[in-house]
Amino acid sequence: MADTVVTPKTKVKTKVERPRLHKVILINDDFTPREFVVTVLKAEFRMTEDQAHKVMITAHRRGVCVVAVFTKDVAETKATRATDAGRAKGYPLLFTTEPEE
Ligand code: TYC
Repeated sequence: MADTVVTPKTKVKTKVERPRLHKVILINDDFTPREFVVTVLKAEFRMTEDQAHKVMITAHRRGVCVVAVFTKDVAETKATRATDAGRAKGYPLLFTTEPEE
């Protein structure tokens, strides 16, 4: 029995999955000036004036607009920074995050 070869019955299969991406969502409010929302979008999300204006007006009309998707950490950091930029001026501007389906 000293030379018995034992073959393992279970195989270990390593599965690599991409990290789930998270959406940054812009929420409309009645107080933050439109141009300030555009300025924050340009600064924090590297958008052009045109892109930023489209996102701002979509949130203004529909209540919310997806700004962009990032890894969880980056999405949360950007949402916090953008929300803080509004708060620093006394505006209720709000960016939230949620995982993509
Ligand atoms: N609704 C704001 C206004 O009329 C502008 C605005 C747009 C504010 C989008 C927030 O996410 C927002 N001044």
